[in-house]
Amino acid sequence: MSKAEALRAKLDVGKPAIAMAAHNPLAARLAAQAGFDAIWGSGFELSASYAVPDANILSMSTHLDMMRAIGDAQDAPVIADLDTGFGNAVNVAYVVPRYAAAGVAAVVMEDKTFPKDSSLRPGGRQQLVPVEEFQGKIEAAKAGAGGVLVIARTEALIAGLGQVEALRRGAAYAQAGADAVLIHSKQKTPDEIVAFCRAWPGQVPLVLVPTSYPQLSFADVAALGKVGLIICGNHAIRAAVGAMRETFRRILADGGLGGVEGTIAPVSDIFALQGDDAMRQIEKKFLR
Ligand code: SPV
Ligand code: MG
Repeated sequence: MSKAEALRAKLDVGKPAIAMAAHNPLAARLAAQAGFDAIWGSGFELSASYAVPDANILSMSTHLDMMRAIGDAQDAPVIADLDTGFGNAVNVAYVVPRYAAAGVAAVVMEDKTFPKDSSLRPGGRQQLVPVEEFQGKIEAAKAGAGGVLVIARTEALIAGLGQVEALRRGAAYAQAGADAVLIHSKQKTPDEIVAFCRAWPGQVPLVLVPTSYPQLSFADVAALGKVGLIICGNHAIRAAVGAMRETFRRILADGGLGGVEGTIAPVSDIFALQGDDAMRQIEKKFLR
């Protein structure tokens, strides 16, 4: 079974798949070891890891190379965040086959204008392309996907256009061939997203990113019966920042390394994560 088929089989609206964000192969390996169903190849996380805004500052090839490396480092299917598809339908027609060749299981494309701005950024520039234009981009993506899932993301709620427009866009994207529809919200309570899910007729499974409304549990989402995939959008980079900041602070405050030794991963753990066992076998077999 291909990675895309494996992911499709997990898009169960009675028991949604859970994807964890990753910004590098190490984070992806840790997420896979923890038991997540898939890896979210987050543009926000990758941008943050380069210390630049999530606003199409990084090039497509930087993201594409990282998706390939993340896929090579672990077995869970990779869901690539294509932002707006790096341009119009022509760009999408060239971009998606490259991601498919890099081994991703799914691509996600959002209906904002290029260059995008981060959905969660207060006062961000949230402008949407016309529905017909985005349908063309979905069709271009499907034509070049070679079986990779195409997830269409509407930013109608993020742009403040309301539920009716979000439902209209979701339905149009499903009609254009999207395998699932990602509906994003930055409300601090789940009310907006729950109302959308209840009103969604269910043509294709929905995808949620509950960063802003974390009080909605995975069980709550499953009970809605409409959502096939939940994405933990940025929890790898936020965990890393919190841990690094505290470790760095403590080392300088203590005036030495002894105080953090019990709270950071042992060097042996890092060797294991680097695949030291595999290298030892290669050494034994071939090194003379
Ligand atoms: C990302 O993780 O890059 C996303 C989710 O697209 S969000 O940052 O919430 O827009
Ligand atoms: Mg993104």
